[in-house]
Amino acid sequence: MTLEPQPVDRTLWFEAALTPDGWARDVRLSVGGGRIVGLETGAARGAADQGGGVALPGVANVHSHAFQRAMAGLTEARGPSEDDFWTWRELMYRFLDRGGPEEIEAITALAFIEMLEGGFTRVAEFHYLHNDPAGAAYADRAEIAGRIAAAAQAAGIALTLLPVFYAHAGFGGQPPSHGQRRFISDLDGFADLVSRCRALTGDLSDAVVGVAPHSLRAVSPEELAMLPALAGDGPIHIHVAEQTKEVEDCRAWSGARPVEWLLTHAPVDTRWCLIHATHVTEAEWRGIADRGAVVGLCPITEANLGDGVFPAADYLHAGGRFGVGTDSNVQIGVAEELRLLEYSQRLARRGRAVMADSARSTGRALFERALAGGAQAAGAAGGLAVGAPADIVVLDTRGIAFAGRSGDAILDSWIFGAPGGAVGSVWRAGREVVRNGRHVARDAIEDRYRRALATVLG
Ligand code: NGQ
Ligand code: ZN
Repeated sequence: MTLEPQPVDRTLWFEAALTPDGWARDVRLSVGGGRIVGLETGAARGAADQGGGVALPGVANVHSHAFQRAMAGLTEARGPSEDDFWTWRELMYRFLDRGGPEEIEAITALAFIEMLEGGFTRVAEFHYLHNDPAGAAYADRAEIAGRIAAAAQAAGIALTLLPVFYAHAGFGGQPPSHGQRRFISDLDGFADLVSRCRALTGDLSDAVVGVAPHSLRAVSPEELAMLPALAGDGPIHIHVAEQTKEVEDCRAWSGARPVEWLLTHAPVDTRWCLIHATHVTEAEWRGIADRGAVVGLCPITEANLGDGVFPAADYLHAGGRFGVGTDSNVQIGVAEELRLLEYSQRLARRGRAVMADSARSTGRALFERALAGGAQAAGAAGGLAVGAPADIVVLDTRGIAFAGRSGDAILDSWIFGAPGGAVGSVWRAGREVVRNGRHVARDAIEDRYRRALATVLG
């Protein structure tokens, strides 16, 4: 099928490709204006065709705080008391004592190129760093949002920008703490920030803007009620029920558990993405599935922070939707997130292949569900199909992990059996941004990142 009269900028040929209709062999994709304009199967490779390997659709990363990339490996020592999520959060707040727009942009750009190298072609950036290190508003309240957009532009990743509303330290409208001074805004200022985000992403191809109430801890019920209207057609993301202390505090405040409270009091539907939702009862996860909302699972961060395990297998087999996010960015990659998601379920259930279904292997089911849930939660459809953006992740199947593999075994071998670096190239909006496993601008972005870290770490 070919869309005419789109001019074709280039043609890419792959030994196999995962399309919405399943695996296709000997596939030629024609790319024009950043989109897929033609798709032929059973095609012989032509002399002008670029590509090679196996083509997968790029996946959306549904949850990132890009600046936290720079803390990876700096929070693994034990403190005087027991370490947990809350002590980690104190370290994260202290990390924000320094770091202005230049440093945040540099760190964000590094995280974004690593996402592309790991198979993510879009990022939903859950952005709450609105104020300067002293807690004062920048002259332009969208200063840092603009830096995130600039980093996305430099990396070439598609951006779903989620400005975050944050006002309180805990349930019941507690005043924010000193550590939270960079996050705070009032509702009028926030509405202005959201429109500025729309304006400043106007030049980015395929950008989406949504809104993110940070959590039920940081947003009062009255404030939460005002926020969906600001999202327009964009997605609405919220952190919920990540830690057992949050569940206890929510019950003490309202008598209800966090997800239970949210499903009762907020218009949760397909526009919503519930980040983590780790601690849920069966009634709660069934409620999320019934509303058609996406759960944003961040398996590596949830393991790193000691959050707990979401009942993903039960939820998924009941029709629940999920996407994956890299959250704290301690390690970045589609295969790594999906592998840990499956392994956490196997360890908890003492079973194997728990996320597979009757038609698809574990890797295929994980990948396609994360693709669909990611597209929904990030507000942008994907897939290797005519009319879609040319966002293509190419596995280098010359690697030994792929010897003798075809069909679903390619995904299973990538997720469970391949060393890092199996992603050979990545095309985003028809442009090759990763080549031979390395982002084309990595050297310059690394130099800028090293200078930024010298400032931030002093
Ligand atoms: C965040 N991260 O917003 O970066 C949070 C920590 C909070 C995770 N929840 C802050 N993983 O939840 O209060
Ligand atoms: Zn988060």
